[in-house]
Amino acid sequence: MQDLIQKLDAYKQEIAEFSGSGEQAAEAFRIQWLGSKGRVKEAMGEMKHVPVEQKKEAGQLLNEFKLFAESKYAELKETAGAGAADQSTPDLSLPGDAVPLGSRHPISLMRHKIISIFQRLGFAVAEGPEIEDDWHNFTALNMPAHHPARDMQDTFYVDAGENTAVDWLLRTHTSNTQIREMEKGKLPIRVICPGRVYRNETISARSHCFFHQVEGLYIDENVSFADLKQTLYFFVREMYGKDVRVRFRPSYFPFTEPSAEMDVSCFICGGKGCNICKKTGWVEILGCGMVHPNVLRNCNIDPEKYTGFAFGMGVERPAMLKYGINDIRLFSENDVRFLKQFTAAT
Ligand code: 2NL
Repeated sequence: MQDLIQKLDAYKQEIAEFSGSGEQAAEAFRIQWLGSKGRVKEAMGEMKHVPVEQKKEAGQLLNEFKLFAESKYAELKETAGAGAADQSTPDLSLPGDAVPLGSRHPISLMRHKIISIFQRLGFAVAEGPEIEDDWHNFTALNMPAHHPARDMQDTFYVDAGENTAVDWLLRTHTSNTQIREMEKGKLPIRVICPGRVYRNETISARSHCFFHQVEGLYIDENVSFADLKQTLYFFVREMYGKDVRVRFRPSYFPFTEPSAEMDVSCFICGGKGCNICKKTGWVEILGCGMVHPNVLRNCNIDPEKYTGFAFGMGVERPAMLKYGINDIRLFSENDVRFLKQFTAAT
């Protein structure tokens, strides 16, 4: 017993004098004293030589010795950690971890630009299905089966087998949504219909088999071509500035009569003639016209009482011109190196 007391005193002295610091010294201390072959364990082994009547006292001494060694180790660990960084009190003045921010897709930016102008004129936004039946995409729009205009809008057909009465297809324009709005039978109608559309076309830098469109429709009593022009003048001024000039050229669409295409003076070269306007000074931006009476009738609207105008424009081309994008395929490749460039775009 006396031997044990002396031994523990010597060990305690040695521990108290242990002078190393840092992570490595703390670990060396742990191995030497607290490890499975360390001296604390070894001293505990002395218990078996202690006579029974002294075991209680020896147990207390050993326990106290073990706590002493453990607290020294804790102290060494703490001062080692403090050298690198004080982990007990975080520095709240340090900047936080940056949250990676996404950005709006350029198509989304351009669509928003277009629709927000019409929203200010009181147009509501309507969306409809991309998978559509033949009636809402073609027939109701004055394009019955075998109409030659269908050739220009070849699309993708869903093979639903022989058990369906309906020919499903991918819509070629968002007019389907406008037909659905008219079929609801609530007049007047003033809607703008943005969305993705499909054409069976060879993919290249200039054209894709899917792209985006915004179409507009206004139906009420006494809506005239003058209303159409004023609405589109407002749109052009908001979109391209007050100095941009506008011209209408007669055109043909099966669903409007009369029909026109609208050009603006080239906003790239200011009308002097560049590659964008192919030296003509004009850029075509949309097609429009008065809704054909057959289309109104197909939607149970009386063409004797109601008239309306409609227009349609693409989203990709104005986005390409605004952001200087030279390949339409970039929009749908989802390459972050491309998308990242629009973090500051509006
Ligand atoms: C273009 C031309 C146009 C329409 C779309 C339309 C819709 C209904 C009735 C009548 Cl429900 N017309 N839409 C009218 C004229 C032109 O789009 O070049 N789009 C890119």
